[in-house]
Amino acid sequence: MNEGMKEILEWQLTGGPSMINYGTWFDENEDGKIPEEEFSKDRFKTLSHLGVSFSELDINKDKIINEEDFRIIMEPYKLELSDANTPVIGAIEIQEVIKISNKENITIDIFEG
Ligand SMILES: [Ca+2]
Ligand SMILES: [Ca+2]
Repeated sequence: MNEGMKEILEWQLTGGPSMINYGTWFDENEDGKIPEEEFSKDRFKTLSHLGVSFSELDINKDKIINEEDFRIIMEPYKLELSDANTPVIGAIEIQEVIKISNKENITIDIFEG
């Protein structure tokens, strides 16, 4: 899996994209929050296709559907992804940064000296 792909996957797993969809459908005043009042308006008649209820999406039961709820829904998948990929990719990145930093320091030292 390359870096770009991983970034996209991780972004998807933050719940952000799901919230963008639901925001488009239900967030009438575009404040990033969907209270039951907005949800039940069902202004694009998407509810019958989605087959979900307000309480099913309001995972943390604060009476508002927002990105936080989708993040909680996606959390188990995110953990799986991190376990499989992050340590190796992270280590290579750090190695590259160290390599580049050292080279720059040597160059600067030579010019200054
Ligand atoms: Ca709203
Ligand atoms: Ca909530």
